[in-house]
Amino acid sequence: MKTFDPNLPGIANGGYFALPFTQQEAEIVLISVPWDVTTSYRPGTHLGPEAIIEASTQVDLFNSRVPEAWKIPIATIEEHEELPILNRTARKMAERIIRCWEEGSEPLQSGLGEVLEQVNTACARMNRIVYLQCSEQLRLGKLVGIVGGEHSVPLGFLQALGEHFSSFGILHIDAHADLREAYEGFTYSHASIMFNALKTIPSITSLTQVGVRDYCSQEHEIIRNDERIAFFPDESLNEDMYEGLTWRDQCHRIMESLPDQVYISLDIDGLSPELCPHTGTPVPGGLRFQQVDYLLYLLASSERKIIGFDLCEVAPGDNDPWDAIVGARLLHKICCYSYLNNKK
Ligand SMILES: [Mn+2]
Repeated sequence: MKTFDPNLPGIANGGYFALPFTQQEAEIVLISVPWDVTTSYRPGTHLGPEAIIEASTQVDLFNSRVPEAWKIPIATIEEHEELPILNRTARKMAERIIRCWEEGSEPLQSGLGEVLEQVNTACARMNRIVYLQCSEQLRLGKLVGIVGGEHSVPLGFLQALGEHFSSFGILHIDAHADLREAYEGFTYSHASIMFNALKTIPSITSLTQVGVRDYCSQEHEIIRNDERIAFFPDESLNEDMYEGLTWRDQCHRIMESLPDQVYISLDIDGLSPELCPHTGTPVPGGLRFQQVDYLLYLLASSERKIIGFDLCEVAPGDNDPWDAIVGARLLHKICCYSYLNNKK
């Protein structure tokens, strides 16, 4: 720490933001989950954590809203050794299932039932690993952030939080509603994370979805009928803005739907695709970087408590670190604001 100079670029040390803090010293711990088994359109998000770590050495650890942001003790938990191999083998099997759907056939009728089961078992194992890693850190009193990977990865974390906190809500920023039941047969699909969270974790009392612009009629039905869900789709956010409502007013509306304890789930594709061109399932429209920044800052400054977060679906392009650059900067802002919020 004595030799650490926040005015210089970080010296890569394998951790986020090249910070010198040990796990013991840390108040925020970041856990990488390099996973893209169920990604339906194009894989690559398993490379997200590593690319973000690399890009994060270039992030200026200054934040005009957070005094001495560089001193925030953030540490990186080494990625779990089982995950890369499990991801690789399960992805190969999942590709057979996805191909089958794309060819217009049903995997179960095409003799792929056992393969599907193996994929689901691998995903359940990933959830268990994440659950155990997060539970341990919560017991130690740390604020935990997950870096994906596809958006299926925080389920184990949400389960751990559900045991730790009696009730909380989720602020979910995403282009998709992620409310599909077992999308393409995958119980733990990236497109099913919020369906699974609401169904299996009773402590989750509300889900506030922001920026959604790509969803199916089944999901629309769930959104209309489940009283826990507050829906702020991209279309109406923009419509309200055209008609004179400021982003500040909209942020307050969004926050009104959130309870006292809030988990932030940030799918990078909630932002405009110019900010995440290589993500798994990009969709036109979406939020600007500064809009998300401001919303998170307002939330952190409110009476509510941020109890954890994830950043998912960041995928680097070949020789193009842009997605990771955006992801690293967003991750630093979430860390800064969550820290500020927890210090109050
Ligand atoms: Mn998502």
